Amino acid sequence: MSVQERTYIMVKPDGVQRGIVGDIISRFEKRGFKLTALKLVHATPAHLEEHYADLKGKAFFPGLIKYMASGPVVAMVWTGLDAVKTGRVMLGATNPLASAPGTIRGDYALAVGRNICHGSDAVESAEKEIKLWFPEGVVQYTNDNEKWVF
Ligand code: RTP
Repeated sequence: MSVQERTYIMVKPDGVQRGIVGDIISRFEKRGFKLTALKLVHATPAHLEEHYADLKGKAFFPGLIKYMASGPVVAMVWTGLDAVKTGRVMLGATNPLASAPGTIRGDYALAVGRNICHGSDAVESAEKEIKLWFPEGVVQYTNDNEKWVF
């Protein structure tokens, strides 16, 4: 458990084009996480293949890369207590068929191939993904309210 744990959250091209970016940011803000990096980026297939390197060889891999390269994504780093695990809970199950209502996917998605958002699945993968998407580093700052909110 670390108050300073970081996770990499990404709004996928379908989330950007459907206008859900603001709601996703709002959910993380309201939950109590601190925004420490944010950018809109149209990623290259090579960059996405590196991000999804673990999935190379899966039947859906080429389609996944094509989908992810079809338009800009919103890349973000959120910092706070148990950011990785809580971030995954907020996203909901990978397949929207199983995503609980109240989660991002459970509220907005129907198909696993168009599931709106990505969230790191472990602290180590979060750090790897943050380096890949933000080689320039993230922003360091202190919120005044950090004395009474995580
Ligand atoms: P993500 O990395 O996007 O947060 O998703 P995840 O860890 O929950 O799931 P993972 O198994 O790593 O899959 C990554 C993304 O690949 C797409 N996918 N399509 N059967 C399929 O067509 C299929 N399975 C997975 C989804 O977009 C999933 O989020």
